[in-house]
Formats: sequence, C-alpha cells, structure tokens
Amino acid sequence: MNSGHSGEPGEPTAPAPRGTPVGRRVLLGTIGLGALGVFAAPTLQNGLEGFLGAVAGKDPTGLTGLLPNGGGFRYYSVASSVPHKNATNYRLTVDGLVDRPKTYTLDDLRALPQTRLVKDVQCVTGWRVPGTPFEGVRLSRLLDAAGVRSSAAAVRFTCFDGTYTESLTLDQARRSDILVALRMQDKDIGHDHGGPVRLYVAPMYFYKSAKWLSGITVTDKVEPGYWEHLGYDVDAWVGHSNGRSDVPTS
Ligand SMILES: Nc1nc2c(c(=O)[nH]1)N[C@H]1C(S)=C(S)[C@@H](COP(=O)(O)O)O[C@H]1N2
Ligand SMILES: [Mo]
Repeated sequence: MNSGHSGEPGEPTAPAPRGTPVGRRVLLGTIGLGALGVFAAPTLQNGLEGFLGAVAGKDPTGLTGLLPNGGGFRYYSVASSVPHKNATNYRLTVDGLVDRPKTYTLDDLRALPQTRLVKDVQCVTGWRVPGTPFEGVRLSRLLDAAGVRSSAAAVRFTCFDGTYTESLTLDQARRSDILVALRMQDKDIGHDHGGPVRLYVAPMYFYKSAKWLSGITVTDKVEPGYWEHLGYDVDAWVGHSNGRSDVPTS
C-alpha cells in the first residue's frame, strides 16, 4: 500500500516516536536515490518534475517523499505520475448537495476575488516552512455560489492525480482561512506543488492541502480522505491532531 509515497502520515497506528532522528531517514533516502538515479536521470525533456515523478513511481519504499521540492518543501505524491494541466484543460467541478453545480476554468477562478494568507506550512512528519504566502479564492465563496443544501454536512475533495482525496466538515470548509489556491510563494502554483490549483487549509497539517484539485463535492457526512483512511485525523489542527503534537505551531 501507498508505495510511491513516503514518510508522510506513514504508519498511523504506530507513529514514529518523538524525536526519531531525521538523519536516519535522510541517509536511507540518499542511498535509495543513488540506485534509482541509474534509471531515472533527469533530462531536458522531462526536467525535474519528470524526474521526481519517475523516481516516485519506481520507489517501493516511498523514500522519495524526502526529496526537497525547493524552498524547504518536500515533494509528495501518492500517485506515480500526474498529468499536467493548464489554463486550457484545467477544470474544477463543484457538485453534490448543492442547488447550482458548476465547473470552473482556471480563468473563471482567476476572475474571482483573491485572498492572500501568509502562514507557516507544517507537514505532519515535522518539516515546516515558515511564512509561506498562498493566494486564491476562498472555498466558502465557491460553496456559497453553489448554494449548499441544508442536508449537507461535509465536503470531499478529489484530485486529478486520480488517487488522493481529502475531506472537511462543512463548518471547517466555511472558514475564511481555507482557499482554493492559485498562487503559492507569490507565483502561480507549479506542477510539483499541485498546480495549477490546490486546496490550502491554513490551520491544519499540510496533508489537508490537496494538490491537483479537480473536484469539490458537498456530502451529508465526512468521508475520510487518503491519509485519514490510514488513521490520520480529519480534524488535523496543527498541534492538536494525532499527527505530531511536538512541532512548533507559531
Ligand atoms: N494530490 C495530493 N495532494 C497532497 C499529497 C499527495 O500525495 N497527493 N500529499 C500531501 C502532503 S502529506 C503534503 S506534506 C503536501 C506536500 O506538498 P508539496 O509537495 O507542495 O510540498 O501535499 C499534500 N497534498
Ligand atoms: Mo505531509
């Protein structure tokens, strides 16, 4: 299970003890990548993204999750390859228990009012990137536009990697610090960071921030997402969920 990914939420029933040395995992990652490099060297054609995707697809240990994704980020994908989408072929569908289902293009989303938030990114495994700007459309705006029915209680998110899912309660989804993000670090979100559109759930661990977002479905109950099926909390408040509580949250 979850080959091609790593380190991430990981072993929910037996979380790594506090202070598990990162050094050990980085060392294993380095060894693994040395071997992987033999058949997955980056080329001009596939670039770094292709390289990361190719390595992730061939990595049974999932240690490629430890690859730096630039600026302190780690590259995560539970799918071995993810199609590239742009303004021409990107679509975001809002459906489920709503009066007005709608499909947005990237330009539709860009035309809506944008909100910019600057907070710390915190992965449940411990790495953290302070003061990261995200910008996009408030999720609550898209929900209001769709007309959420009174029977609704939750929101399910799907991704065009075909695999990852996430979920929030409706109350959480209506918070003003949850964005359908188009920009990260004051740039359009690149493919590796889940572009052109990813969810950004500012108050929760970064696994809630589904990359390559393609669907928002309003439902009558929470359907646990990818990592949540494996034991991680739907309520992934930084510092208060069953991820790690010993990480800085400020
Ligand atoms: N579609 C998708 N979204 C995802 C993931 C994933 O594997 N697939 N991993 C999550 C986890 S665990 C983290 S820490 C962040 C990593 O985002 P980054 O690759 O931009 O650093 O994406 C989250 N969203
Ligand atoms: Mo993560």
